[in-house]
Amino acid sequence: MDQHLTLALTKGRILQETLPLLSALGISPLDDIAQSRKLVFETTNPSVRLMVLRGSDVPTYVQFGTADIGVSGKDVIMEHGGDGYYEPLDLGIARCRLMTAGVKGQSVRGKQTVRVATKYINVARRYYAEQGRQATFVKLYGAMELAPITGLADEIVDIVDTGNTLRANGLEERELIATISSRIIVNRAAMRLKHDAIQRFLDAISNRLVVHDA
Ligand code: PRT
Ligand code: MG
Repeated sequence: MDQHLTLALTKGRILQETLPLLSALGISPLDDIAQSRKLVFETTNPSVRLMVLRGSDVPTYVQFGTADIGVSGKDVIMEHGGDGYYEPLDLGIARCRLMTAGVKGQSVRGKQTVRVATKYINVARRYYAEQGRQATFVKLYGAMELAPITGLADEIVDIVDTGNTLRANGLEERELIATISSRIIVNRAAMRLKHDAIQRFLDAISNRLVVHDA
C-alpha cells in the first residue's frame, strides 16, 4: 500500500503556527509558501506533500480522502460537522473562543426572537436551540461586528481572542459557546489503509507537543 501522505493545511494564522511544528518533524515545504502561487508543495520528506487551503475547505478535502490528514480550527470542524474523519490530536495552537456578542448594554433577553448574524450558521443554530432561545439566522462571510451596530442583527456568533475587535466596535462578549484550538483530523479510510505512516506521524507530532508544553 502507498504510504505517501497528503496533508491539508489551513492558510493564514493557523499555517504560521503549523509550519514550525512540521519543520520540527523534518517536514518543510521545498518552495516558500508565502511567495509561491502553488497550492500543492513537495517537502523535505519525499513521502509527504502539503496542500494549503482555505480553512473551511480543509475538512471537506479530508472527508473525501483527497487529503489523508488535515489541520483545522475546532470552530471550522464544528461547523462542518465531523463526517468522514477522526480528530485524534489537539495541537493547542491558534487558541481563541467562539462566543455570542452584542451591542454593549443592549440586552436581548426580552426579545421573543433573536436575530443572529454569523458565518457559523450550523453551530449557531444548534447553540440557540440548546439554550431554548428562539432565533433566526443571517449568514455573513466577514466583518460580523458590523451586524449588531447597523441593526442587521441583535447578536453575532464569532471568534474572540483578546476582545479588542469587539470593544473597538462597541460590542460586548456574552456567552461562551466553545474554547477553540487547531486539531489534527484524519480521513477514516486512510487511518486504516495507511495506518503505519499515519500512526508514525501522530506519534512524532504528539511527542513534539509534550516537549513544547514543558
Ligand atoms: O479567510 P477565512 O474567512 O476562511 O478565514 P480568516 O481570514 O478568518 O482566517 P484566519 O487566518 O483569521 O484564521 C481563522 C482561524 O484561526 C479560525 O478558524 C480560528 O480557528 C483561528 N483563530 C484564532 C482566529 C482567531 N484566533 C482570531 N482572533 N480566527 C479569527 N480571529 C479574529 C477575530 O474574529 C477578530 O476579528 O481575529 C480578530 C481579532 O480578535 P481579537 O478578539 O483579539 O480582537
Ligand atoms: Mg480573519
